[in-house]
Amino acid sequence: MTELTRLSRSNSVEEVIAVLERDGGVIIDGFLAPETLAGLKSDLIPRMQGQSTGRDPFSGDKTRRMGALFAHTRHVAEVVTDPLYLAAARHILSKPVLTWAGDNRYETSPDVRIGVTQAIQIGPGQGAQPLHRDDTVFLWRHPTYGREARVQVMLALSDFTAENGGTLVIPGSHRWDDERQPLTSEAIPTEMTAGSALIFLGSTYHAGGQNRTQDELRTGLTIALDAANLRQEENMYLALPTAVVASYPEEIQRLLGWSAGANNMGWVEIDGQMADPIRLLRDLDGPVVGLSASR
Ligand SMILES: O=C(O)CCC(=O)C(=O)O
Ligand SMILES: [Fe+2]
Repeated sequence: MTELTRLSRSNSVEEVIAVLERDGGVIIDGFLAPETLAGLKSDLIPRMQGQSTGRDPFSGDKTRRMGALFAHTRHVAEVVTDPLYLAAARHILSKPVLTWAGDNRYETSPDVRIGVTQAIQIGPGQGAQPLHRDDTVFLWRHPTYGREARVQVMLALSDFTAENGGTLVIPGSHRWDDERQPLTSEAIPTEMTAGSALIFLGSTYHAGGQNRTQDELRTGLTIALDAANLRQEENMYLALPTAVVASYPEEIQRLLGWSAGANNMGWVEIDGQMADPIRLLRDLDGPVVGLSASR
C-alpha cells in the first residue's frame, strides 16, 4: 500500500470503522470546523514556544510537546466528542466479554477514556522517531484478535507533509505479530492540510517523521481514547486541576476518568459506599469529599 485511505466528513462512522479495521489508520480530510482549528491554534501555538524540547530520540531533541490540553484549550472538548471519532473509538474499544456472577451469565464491556492529550511540534532538523506501537504502554500483545486498547487521533494544526515530519504510518501493521520488525521502507508519511486528521489504532506502527525543512514547524495535536479498563497513560488526576475538570460537561468529565462506569473501575468511597467519582465534581460547590477545588 502506497497511500493511506482518505475519507471526509461526508463519510459515515461505519466507513471510518471499516477502513480502520482494514488498514489500521485513515485520514479524514477537513476533519475540524475552521473555527475549531483557529481556536486550537490561537490557544496552543503561542504556549508551545515556552515548552522545552525532548531529551531523547523518542521525544525528539527538536520537538516540543505539551500535555494537559484540557487545561489549555476548551476546543479540545469538541475534538474528543466529535461523532466520527468518538463513535468509531467506542465501537472498536467497547468489545464485550462474557462473565459469571453467581447464576448470572452476562456480557460486560469497557467504557472509553481519554488516555493522552498532547500537542507535538516537530522542528526543522528533527530526525524520524523510531517506529513503534503506542499500545506498548499497556504491554498489549499482537495479534490483538480484534481487541484493541487505543484509538488515537492526530490532528494537523499546520499542514503535514512528507518533508516536515508528517506522521509515518505502516498500513496493515495492526495485524502483525510481535516478532515482525517495522521497517522505515514500509512507512508512509501522512500528508494532510491543517484541520485534517489521522485516526489510527494503538496497534498500528507509526512515528513522528523527519523534518527536512529549513524553517517549517509541523504542529500536531494528538488525543488517545483508550479502553477504560486500562490505566490512563497521562495522569489526568494530577495533570488537571479539579476545578478545571468540573467546568466541563459531564460527558467530558467522565471521559477524563472522573467516572466508575459499568464495571466500577475507579470508584471512590463516599459515605461508606463505593461511589462514582463524578459525585465529587458535582459536590464542588458544597461539601467536597477528599478533594480540594484547587491544585
Ligand atoms: O508526532 C507524531 O507524528 C507522532 C508522535 C508519536 O507517535 C509519539 O510520540 O508517540
Ligand atoms: Fe506514537
